[in-house]
Amino acid sequence: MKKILYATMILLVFTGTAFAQSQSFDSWLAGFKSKASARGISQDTINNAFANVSPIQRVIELDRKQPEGKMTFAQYKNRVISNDRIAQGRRLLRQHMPLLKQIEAKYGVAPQYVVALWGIETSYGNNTGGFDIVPALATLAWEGRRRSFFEDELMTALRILDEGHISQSRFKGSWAGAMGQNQFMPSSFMRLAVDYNGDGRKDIWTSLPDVFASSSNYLAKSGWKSGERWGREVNVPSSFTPSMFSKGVKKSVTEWGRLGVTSAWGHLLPQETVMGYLVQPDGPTGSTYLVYNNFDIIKKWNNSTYFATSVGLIADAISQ
Ligand SMILES: [Ca+2]
Repeated sequence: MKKILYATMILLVFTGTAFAQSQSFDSWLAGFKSKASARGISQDTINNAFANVSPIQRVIELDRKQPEGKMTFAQYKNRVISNDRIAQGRRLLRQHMPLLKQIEAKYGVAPQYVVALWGIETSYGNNTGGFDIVPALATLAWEGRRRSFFEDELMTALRILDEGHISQSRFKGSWAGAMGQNQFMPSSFMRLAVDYNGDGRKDIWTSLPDVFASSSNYLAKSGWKSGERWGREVNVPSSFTPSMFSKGVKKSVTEWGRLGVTSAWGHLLPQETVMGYLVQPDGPTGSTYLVYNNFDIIKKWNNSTYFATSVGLIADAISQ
């Protein structure tokens, strides 16, 4: 018994590291192509998608880059919530309001959140990433650090091409495979993208109705509560202990108000039954937020407190 376990361990170590690094790109690609064929991807799509594909050195560099020292939320916020982004967001929110209102009626997500996500992900479609999706994902799958994840995403990317949602030449995104104006990974695209303008294609690259409806559908399917906000900045009494700032400590807005929490400007909180918890992204020296269900839903889009708080703040700022 012990012997078998030991042998299994060696096998795991071997397949987990040595194999991934020793296989040539061409040999990995040949194997992947036959898997794609077996999964029902058409031969034309496979041939076109992988014509002249080779690993992208820049993608490997970006994947191996050590994360920089952690930014504070105050620094992140300054970078992400620029005056320019707010001004542009206000203008675009007004410009697209009729369409956004229609989409809100169907999915229940208020327009300012859809525009805030659009702004933070790609500066309102201006920075969608210039990497070709197929070679970028093929590079990451072959490199092997997260092979099965990226092989699945690549397989789904082929299916997106096969279904004709986008042409090969416009099939672009970030180095890690996030696509279009709202930066969906292929798997999110397959589950949640929407053909809102009814032309038969889910086009999150060039069709704003599809972009807005896809983002709204993502949030709606993740549990968005229609008619609720994300949270708000607050002031808390200095007597609050660190244990009060925890997702496990949820109270109604009314109850937080009774405990002495006020708005960031010192006003009384409204009487509301909506439940929330306190977040201090920079600890006791920074700003404090009372956040609700929809804050957790934004984190399902990107599991980062900095990100979710910034989306909420942008949404508030552009709707004023
Ligand atoms: Ca469409």
